[in-house]
Amino acid sequence: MGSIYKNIQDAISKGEKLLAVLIDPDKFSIENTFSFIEKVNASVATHIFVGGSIVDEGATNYLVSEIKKHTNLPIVLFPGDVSQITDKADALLFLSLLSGRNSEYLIGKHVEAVSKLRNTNLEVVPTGYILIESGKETAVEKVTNTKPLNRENIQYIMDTAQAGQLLGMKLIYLEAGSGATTPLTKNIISSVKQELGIPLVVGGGIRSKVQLDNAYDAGADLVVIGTAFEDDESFFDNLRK
Ligand code: 1GP
Repeated sequence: MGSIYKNIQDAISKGEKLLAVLIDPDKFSIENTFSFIEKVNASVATHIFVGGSIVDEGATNYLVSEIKKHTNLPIVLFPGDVSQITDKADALLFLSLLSGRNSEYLIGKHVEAVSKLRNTNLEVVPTGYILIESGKETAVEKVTNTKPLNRENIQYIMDTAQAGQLLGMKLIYLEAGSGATTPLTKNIISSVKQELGIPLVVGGGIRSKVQLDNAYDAGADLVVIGTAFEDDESFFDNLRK
């Protein structure tokens, strides 16, 4: 496992909390790259994630190259599809949708990705991706044609995360879905964290500093925020270094 994953582990062992700003190439204007990344650099963000459910071919590659010109933060791909893999990034979350039962998103896309990955130096991080229902249908559900896990069935969510760990995954990503009305509860996060030996990523619907701190307090090691910055870049003001 390469350096980005190791840096995440090292940060966790020092009690640090990590924050990824998620940029969806489909929703981002490339002309805004410099000013947006300046704000990211001035904030407590530790990672930039790039990805989206539906992205034009080539858009990720171009966007990542532009972002790289303005930051030293690690750029991690969070792809909705194989077409979003680019060796311009530093690492790739190799996501397996453990909450769904669509074999394409459990293993199919991964086989397709291999020929692309052979020619890159991307650090590949096997990640168990678990979508939990958040009150409205999310883009992930539509694109993958799967159902999220019931947020009341905590034991099943815990078992799913544990199965991912037993399969050798290196991260668990608990997801309420982009733009979720309600973020994941502290109870869900802490229950999953309690049994997990690998880093826990949490995202979806986090729009305030209080919600961010709640996720950290419950045990999230790395929190991902996208929509809140898309909607209002002044959110960065609350997250200055
Ligand atoms: C989405 O978890 C990420 O996959 C971030 O969600 O856009 O709601 O912040 P938001």
